Amino acid sequence: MTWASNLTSPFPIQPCAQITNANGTLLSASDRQDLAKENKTKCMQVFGVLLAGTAGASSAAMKLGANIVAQLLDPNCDGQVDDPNVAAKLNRFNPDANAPWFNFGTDSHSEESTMQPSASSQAWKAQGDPSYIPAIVLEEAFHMVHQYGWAVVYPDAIGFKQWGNSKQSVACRCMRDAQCAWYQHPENGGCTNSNGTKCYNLELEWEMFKSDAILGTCSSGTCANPSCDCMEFFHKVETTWLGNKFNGYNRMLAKLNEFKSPPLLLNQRAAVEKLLGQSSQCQTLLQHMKSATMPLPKTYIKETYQCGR
Ligand SMILES: [Ca+2]
Repeated sequence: MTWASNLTSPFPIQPCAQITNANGTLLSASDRQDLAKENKTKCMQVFGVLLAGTAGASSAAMKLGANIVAQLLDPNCDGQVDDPNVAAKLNRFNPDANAPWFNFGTDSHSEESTMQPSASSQAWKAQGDPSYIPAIVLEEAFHMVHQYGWAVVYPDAIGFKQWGNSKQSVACRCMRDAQCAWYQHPENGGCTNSNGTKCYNLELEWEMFKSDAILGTCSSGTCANPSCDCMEFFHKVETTWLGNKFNGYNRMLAKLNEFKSPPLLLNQRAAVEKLLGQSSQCQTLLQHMKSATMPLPKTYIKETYQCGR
């Protein structure tokens, strides 16, 4: 994806007080009040998913966000959501759904909200260099759709449970197999691989290893919880496999570079598949990623969306 400040989207930006879904339904009265109170005046809706921004928020970043959300919900590009159950979980026009919304502002404070769950777009972080906006918005859109949509409808494949839960997802089990071997979140320490061998994070000043930690998890750091570590892991694996710009971490980068170099000379997608081929849980995760019945994107996420038009 490349950044374009004149990007277009088939989803119009509308006043938040008047925006309706495809059935003509307004947002709830309380949502309209909260949006007005928080100066969110610019709204878009994509298959019921709400994006809302302040007057100063980048309209191009919002359009980019809308086009990305559309591709995440319509992987087969026929102009309709692939999985109505996933879309229903993300439908802010149904007040009972407790759906998230995609929040666009100009700084950290303007992307905070009392209207929950709010998913901060963080596009403002790239103010100095807008070329970073596409990767940031893709990551935040992906986490929103994953956490509140895919993980809820497909908990056994790509959800996340507390460490030690016997019903842990395939994605979290694959992450445990990858831990230290080819994955480690840069904020985490006290990590072990799936055999219990410690690996260290040289960026941290100290690390604490819990003797009773689940193998393949981390005992310290801000992303050691499965709600962060599994989510970040799956975002890195899936978007790299799709062929989007790699924005993963050092251990994965090193392995990918090894597979992309002689003698293997694999492309990025094949390199990810080779990484996932190294354990049975990761092989199962790859099967889910490729499965026609799993509504996950199968091809590169673009900045535009013209499906079904
Ligand atoms: Ca579709």
